[in-house]
Amino acid sequence: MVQAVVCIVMGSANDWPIMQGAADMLARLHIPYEVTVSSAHRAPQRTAALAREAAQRGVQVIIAGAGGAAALAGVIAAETILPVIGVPIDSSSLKGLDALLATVQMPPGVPVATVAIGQAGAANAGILAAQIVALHDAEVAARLRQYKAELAVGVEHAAAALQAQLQAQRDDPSTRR
Ligand code: C2R
Repeated sequence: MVQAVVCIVMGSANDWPIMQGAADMLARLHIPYEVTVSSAHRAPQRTAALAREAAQRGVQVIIAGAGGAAALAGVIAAETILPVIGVPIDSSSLKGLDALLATVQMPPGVPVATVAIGQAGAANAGILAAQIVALHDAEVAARLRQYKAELAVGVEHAAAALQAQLQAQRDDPSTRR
């Protein structure tokens, strides 16, 4: 079995549809990862053990996703010197604003690199974890450069498609004013 380099942990299995975005990005960049559920509120001992043991197992970055009164990322960050990326999940009636504030507003001394709420944040957490790994892994760095180049090509295509659509409207007499 390949050793996980990134650990994805979430406060509930119900967070998986969002957190899968982080896993997909890591898979795309060929970074081995593991996924688990833990909760600082519901299972504090399991959460502390997971955070303390991660580095010994070879994990280099932890991604923690949680919704509501999200203590998870912060509690993990308190127990390890590994970089911790927090993903606020929009699972509560406050639509993730609660989780965003709980995750980002850490006291000085215990940082959590907090990304956007929900799906965009989960995908960005995967990319950010890869960027940390890429500092000492040239193959991951090359894949990240390729990914960025693909993003830029996507924008070129979108701009060209929009121009073609606008030109077609201008050339169509039925839409002319
Ligand atoms: P359930 O759907 O399991 O009731 O969980 C989870 O991340 C989830 O979004 C509801 C929400 O509670 C969050 N949760 C936390 C923590 N544990 C669970 N924020 C924690 O320890 O921070």
